[in-house]
Amino acid sequence: MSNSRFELITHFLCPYVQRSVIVLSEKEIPYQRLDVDLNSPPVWFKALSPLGKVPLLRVDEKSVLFESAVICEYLDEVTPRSLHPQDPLEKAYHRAWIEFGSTILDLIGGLYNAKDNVTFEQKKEELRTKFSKIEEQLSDGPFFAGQRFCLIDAVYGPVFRYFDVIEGAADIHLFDDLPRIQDWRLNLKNRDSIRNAVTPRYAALLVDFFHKKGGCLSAEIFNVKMNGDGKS
Ligand SMILES: N[C@@H](CCC(=O)N[C@@H](CS)C(=O)NCC(=O)O)C(=O)O
Repeated sequence: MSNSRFELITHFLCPYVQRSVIVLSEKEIPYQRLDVDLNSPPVWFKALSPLGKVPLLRVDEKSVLFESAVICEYLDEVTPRSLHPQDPLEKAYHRAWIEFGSTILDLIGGLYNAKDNVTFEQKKEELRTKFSKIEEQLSDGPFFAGQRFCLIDAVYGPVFRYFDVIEGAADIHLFDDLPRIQDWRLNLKNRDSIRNAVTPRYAALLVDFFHKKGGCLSAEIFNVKMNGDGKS
């Protein structure tokens, strides 16, 4: 086990932060967490974060790592029992589908930012297509590659968490014909590391975040009819 001191700079809704939190939890690594307000980032954060983004991992109060994939892999490497497969090809395959998970997060951003119905429907369709591609990659479960929880599972837990909130608030169902994803999603939802990676107020905070975006998703959640050009 690493003897380093870890501090994770976070935001309470960020799915990339959640990946790092899940890995820290899975590997039982002690750390301190510091939330920043991304709407009004403190000066020290701007100085510390080359891309102005969370998560950041401060190691021993000197080195600062950015980019969640790098942070997760580093944490995995400095602790025993890797969350990646050993076989190089399998590991590369997991990394590829982790990248795919990041493109899904971009699309989710597109969904909650969509201001007109055409874009909104298009984002839903693109998400459906992405999820059907993952359905074809899934094992019999309970996790992406079978019995063992891997780093890739830490990436998709936060993806599905968005839909726990969206499905609970709006009439959007993207997984109806995707039985493997449904099982995987449920197994991830019930995993302690994933459940505990966000505050209990996450759902309410996320709905509020959607609301402030003022797009079609927010309109659907708050039952406001919008016309084609996005004006209510
Ligand atoms: N590729 C980055 C993405 C991180 C990211 O987009 N973080 C968002 C919050 S979820 C952020 O810090 N946004 C602030 C900004 O762009 O100003 C990673 O994997 O760490």
